Amino acid sequence: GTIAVPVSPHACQRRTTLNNRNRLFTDALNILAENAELSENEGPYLAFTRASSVLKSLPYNVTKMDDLKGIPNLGDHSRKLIEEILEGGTCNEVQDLIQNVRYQTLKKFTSIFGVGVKTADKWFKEGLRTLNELRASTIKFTKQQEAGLLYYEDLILPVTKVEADLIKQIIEEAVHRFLPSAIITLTGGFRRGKEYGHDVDFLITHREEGREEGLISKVISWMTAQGIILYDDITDNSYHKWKYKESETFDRFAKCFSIFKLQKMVHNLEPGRTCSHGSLAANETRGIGLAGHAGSPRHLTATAAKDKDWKAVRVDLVVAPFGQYAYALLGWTGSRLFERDLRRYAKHFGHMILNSHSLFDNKQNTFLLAATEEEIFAHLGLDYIPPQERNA
Ligand code: TTP
Ligand code: MN
Ligand code: MN
Ligand code: MN
Repeated sequence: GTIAVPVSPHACQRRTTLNNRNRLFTDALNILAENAELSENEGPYLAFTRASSVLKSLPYNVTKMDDLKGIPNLGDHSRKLIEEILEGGTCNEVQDLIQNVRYQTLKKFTSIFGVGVKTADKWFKEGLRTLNELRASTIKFTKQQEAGLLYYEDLILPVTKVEADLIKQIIEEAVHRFLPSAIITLTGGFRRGKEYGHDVDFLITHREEGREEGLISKVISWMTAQGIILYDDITDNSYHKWKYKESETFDRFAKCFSIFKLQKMVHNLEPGRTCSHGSLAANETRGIGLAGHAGSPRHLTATAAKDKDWKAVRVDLVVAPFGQYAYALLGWTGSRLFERDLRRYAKHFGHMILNSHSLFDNKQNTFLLAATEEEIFAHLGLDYIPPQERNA
C-alpha cells in the first residue's frame, strides 16, 4: 500500500502547481478571503486564504469530507463551506456576498490602479458606487489613481504570456542601450508559469555591483521619449536607510510602477475579447479624455475606443544589486502566501529574518549570503521548490 505523506501547514513546504483540482472550493474560499480583506479583517483573510491554498496543493479532487482527514489549515468555517458545496454545489454565504453592494463596489474600486481598501471604503461611505460617479466627482485623485481611471478598461484585461514576452523584448532593448550586459528576468506570476497576469514583473541586475545604480531613470526617460510609457512612478533605492534586520512586506529596491503603451500585433486582434465589467456606457466611449483641471468636467477615460491599436499594460520594474539578486528573485516570484510563509518559517523555525534583500541569522548574528534561490532554501532547511510549484 501507499504511505500518506502528511500535508504541511506551511505553503513553503508544499508543492502547488497551477493544476488546481479543487477550484469549486477554492473559488468560494477566495471570495470569503477577499471580502475579509475588503473589511480589513486580517485574521479571517489569512484563515480563508490558507484554507484555499492547502486545497490547491492537493493532488486529488475532494469529493467527500473524508478526503479532508488530516489536512491542516481548514477551520470550522472553511469545512462547513466545503460540506455545503459538496452537498448542493453552492454556498449561501458566497452567493449572498457576490450580490452584496458593498462587496461589489469595493471590489470594483480596489481594481483601480492606486486604490486601496481604505480609499475604496471612504468613497463607498460617501455614497459613490460606479466609476462614472468617481469620474464625475470632485475627488482629488492621486496621479496613480488618475492613470488607473484613464486606462481602467485595459488594465482589468488579463495580460497574456505573449504580451509579457513582447514587453520583455522592449525592456531588454531599452536596458541594454545603457547597460549592455544587464540581466533581465521575468518574475511574478509569469515566472510561476501562469498564462495570464494582472501585470508584468521584471527584475534587473548586473554582475558588476554598482553598475545598476541610476539605471531605472535612464531607461524610463528613453522609453518615455519613444512613446512607450503612459505612466511611471520611480522610487529610488533606500536600502541604506533601512533597519534591514526586519522582515517587511515592502522592499527598498529602486523600482518603477508603470503603465506601458503596447502596440497590438496584427495577429493578436482579440476578436472575442470581453470586459469583465460589461459593455461601456455610451458616455464613456467618446474619444480620449484627459485629466481635467479642478472645477472642469473630467472624463478620465482613454481606453474605451474598441478600434484603438494599443493596449495599456501595468509593468513593475525592480533593480537589485547583484549581491541581493537571489533574495530579490525569491521575493518577487511569489505567490503572496508562499512569500508570507517563507518569512514566517524562517522566523519561527530558523530564528532567521528573511526579506527581499537578505537573510539574517539571529543565532549566528550574521547575514547568510546566497547566489541562487536553491542556496536560500538550503539556508532555511527547506527542500527546494521551483517557481512552477510556488502557486500557493
Ligand atoms: P504581483 O505582481 O502583485 O502578483 P503576481 O505576479 O503573483 O500575480 P498577478 O498576475 O496578479 O500580477 O506581485 C509579484 C510578487 O512581488 C509578489 O510575490 C509580491 C511581490 N511584491 C513585493 O515584494 N513588493 C511589492 O511592492 C509588490 C507590489 C509585490
Ligand atoms: Mn504580477
Ligand atoms: Mn496581483
Ligand atoms: Mn506586480
